[in-house]
Amino acid sequence: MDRSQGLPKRSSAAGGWGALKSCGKFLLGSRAPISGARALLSANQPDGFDCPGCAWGDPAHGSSFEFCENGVKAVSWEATDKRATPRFFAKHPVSELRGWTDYALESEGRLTHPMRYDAETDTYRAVEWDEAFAEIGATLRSLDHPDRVEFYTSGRASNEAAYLYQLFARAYGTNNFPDCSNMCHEASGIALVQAIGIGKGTVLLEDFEKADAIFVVGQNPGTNHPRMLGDLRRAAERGARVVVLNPVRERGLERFADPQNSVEMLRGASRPIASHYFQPKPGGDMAAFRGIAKVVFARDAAAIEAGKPSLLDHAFIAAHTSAFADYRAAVETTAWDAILDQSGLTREEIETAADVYLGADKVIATWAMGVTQHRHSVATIREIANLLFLRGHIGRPGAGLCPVRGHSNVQGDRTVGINEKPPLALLEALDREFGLNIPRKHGHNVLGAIGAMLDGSAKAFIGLGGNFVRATPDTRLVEKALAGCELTVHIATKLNHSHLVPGRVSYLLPCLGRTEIDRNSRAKVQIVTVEDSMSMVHGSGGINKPASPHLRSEIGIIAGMAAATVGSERIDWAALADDYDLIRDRIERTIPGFSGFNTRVRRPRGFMLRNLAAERVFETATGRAGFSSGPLPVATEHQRASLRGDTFVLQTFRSHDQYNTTIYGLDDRYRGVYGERRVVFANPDDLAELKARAGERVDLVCVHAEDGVERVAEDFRLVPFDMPRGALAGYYPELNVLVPLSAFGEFSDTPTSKSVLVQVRARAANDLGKAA
Ligand SMILES: Nc1nc2c(c(=O)[nH]1)N[C@H]1C(S)=C(S)[C@@H](COP(=O)(O)OP(=O)(O)OC[C@H]3O[C@@H](n4cnc5c(=O)[nH]c(N)nc54)[C@H](O)[C@@H]3O)O[C@H]1N2
Ligand SMILES: Nc1nc2c(c(=O)[nH]1)N[C@H]1C(S)=C(S)[C@@H](COP(=O)(O)OP(=O)(O)OC[C@H]3O[C@@H](n4cnc5c(=O)[nH]c(N)nc54)[C@H](O)[C@@H]3O)O[C@H]1N2
Ligand SMILES: [Mo]
Repeated sequence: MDRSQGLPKRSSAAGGWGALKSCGKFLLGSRAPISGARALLSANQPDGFDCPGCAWGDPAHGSSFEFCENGVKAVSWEATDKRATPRFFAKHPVSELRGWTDYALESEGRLTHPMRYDAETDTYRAVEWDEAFAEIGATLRSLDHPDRVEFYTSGRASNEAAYLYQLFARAYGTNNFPDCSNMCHEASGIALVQAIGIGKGTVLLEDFEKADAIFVVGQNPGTNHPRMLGDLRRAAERGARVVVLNPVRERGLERFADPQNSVEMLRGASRPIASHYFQPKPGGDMAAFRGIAKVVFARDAAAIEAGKPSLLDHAFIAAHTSAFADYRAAVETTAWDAILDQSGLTREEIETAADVYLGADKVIATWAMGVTQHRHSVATIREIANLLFLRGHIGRPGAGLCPVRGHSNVQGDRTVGINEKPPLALLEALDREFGLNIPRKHGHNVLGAIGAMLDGSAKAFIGLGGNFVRATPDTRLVEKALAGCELTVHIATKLNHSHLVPGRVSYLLPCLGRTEIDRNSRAKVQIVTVEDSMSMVHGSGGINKPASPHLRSEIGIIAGMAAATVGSERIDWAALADDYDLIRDRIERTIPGFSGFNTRVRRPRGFMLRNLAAERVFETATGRAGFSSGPLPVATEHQRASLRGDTFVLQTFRSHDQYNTTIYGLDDRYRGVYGERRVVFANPDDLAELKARAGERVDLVCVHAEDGVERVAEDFRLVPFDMPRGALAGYYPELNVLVPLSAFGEFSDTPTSKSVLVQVRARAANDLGKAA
């Protein structure tokens, strides 16, 4: 069968006119063309706001506006002039809204008033801020233990808001900090702390200008980090090799037309990005990297045999690493059969990848959710690090490790204390600074929090942004968990499904967005700060008029709740909320790396948090970068699925028109899908074997967890796609009903949303292949 037959028609290159057209549509569609356009011009500018779109770094040189289609969507979505007012809530009971789609809910626009849920009428009703704070405070004080409360954070919160939030929770007495990072780059943090002593990447944007080879593993930057494409493209133009590992052929990684390049736009030209595109089986990356290392060792042995110098950086290995011999032994004892079977790559492909690696003086490896949301993610990231260590590709220009973060400040939130397993030094510093006595007991992460709400040991949920019930697995169970709470509080800009499962007492507290001007009581404009994937900390100040005069900043809301809960004797919450410089002073005194914070953050590009690993100082137990030497997984999910027969590995990823649970539109342009989201991508040969036709509608049934729970996602349209056999893909959050809470990464507790075992079932009404 011709593999391309029946594959959807896709736009020819990423970016380009398609991107421009789409921007216009979103600016108009959001009904914010003027404020939206003005806002866009100041995105990522020294005196503007940090784009809420992604965590990719900002350019070093000049300040010309970096064009990004999905940044436009993020900004115009927030800068809309549509409003979800108290009148809207009076008309629509919560039980009715529960039947709306994510898209429809957020499309109602910005929240305008603090709202309290009224069970009698099943509606949210406007209240005064002080009334809200007083009842929240009283309810929190009435609980018998601080660990009854879960303080959730989504990664858009600024450093100042996150710092104040963790201070509030810890002054109250708990370390329960489930956060979006638990579902995202948790495995990266854990693996990198083990390997290099810090849970962050080691490269700067400038390093992409110097690298000879860039391995892009398990990510789709065309959609999720569009500005990264510009950096990859410039690297490709200089002749650097861009090696992609991704089971799915992602358009954005193949070709890219730069919308900022007018000549190219007029000619309809585009440039290739990936020099090599390898399509491993899902979860096969550890085997792929081990295979590459196996070739590297073999080539090295041959070189030495031939009297040539070694291909490895023995000076680096000897001076800066530990456990090299164990790693070498592990690679040597790993059989090629296992490598080829798990990775799904051919021996030639792995040799080619190894040759690219060996041919480069400077190598960067980047990765995202395709690596972190599997069972063996931590081991896989260690394996990526192992390969880079072999030739000293860390801590020198143009080389290093680069986990590409998700939410625009998810990295900063961790830096300033959103951490359920806080380092002792942080707690001691906070105790000293504020005269507290914070418990040392570790708190809950996302899975821990869900378990505690389900078994009744947690009774309150506070959400600083995000959409907890839609972002987590087993949607129905998590809804039950939230609805069983005494208190639920959501600080949010727009309405989402998490707000529609109220606890006994429930508040919806509307906040300013990043694009909006934040003034204090003396009308002074305040700025906040964020940290990007390259550990650069910079300021962000809004320029638009707030969506409603009743909005408060996240910081103001946290301060209001904190004062009403723990009082203001030790901490003057109101004063901190009235001048964010004072919060920054406290951060400087309690978090390493922030000396001179208030001055340095007002410099155009901000400043870089010192990253010792980037200077080849590794703060691990041995003081060295650690090779890991574990065996390959006994079986990947893909192998388990093949053994079962009739079973597929489903990954849940993002379409081009969404930001996590926020759905901007129904198109996925680069993948050729328009006007719908209930689709499932599959290899054409698998469709043939299923006797299913392209376009046919099916149900997906989870067979991952044999726990007696039926998990079914109904009515998805089959779309043939260039991807490995045995693999399926579809969109999150619609498919979260299939992801079991009991399937999570080893050491990371991250739901394995990239490898869920499912079966494809004909719709009740028809047999596969016989649909009309
Ligand atoms: N516009 C937009 N921007 C965003 C977001 C958004 O939703 N919309 N979300 C933000 C957030 S929070 C995050 S975390 C990032 C997410 O950024 P990404 O990680 O790029 O997000 P996903 O869409 O989940 O894409 C995962 C990619 O990994 C591939 N993949 C899946 N399984 C495997 C595997 O086993 N091996 C390999 N090698 N590849 C695999 C998939 O085919 C897909 O291309 O983006 C951030 N930026
Ligand atoms: N199956 C599956 N599940 C996944 C993933 C996956 O790939 N597959 N990805 C996971 C990942 S990587 C992540 S990061 C999580 C994301 O999980 P979350 O961060 O919880 O979800 P978001 O969709 O980003 O949150 C959107 C909501 O944030 C609110 N919001 C937007 N802007 C602001 C603001 O400025 N302030 C405040 N206070 N609120 C605001 C709005 O009300 C909006 O509805 O989901 C995870 N879940
Ligand atoms: Mo994320």
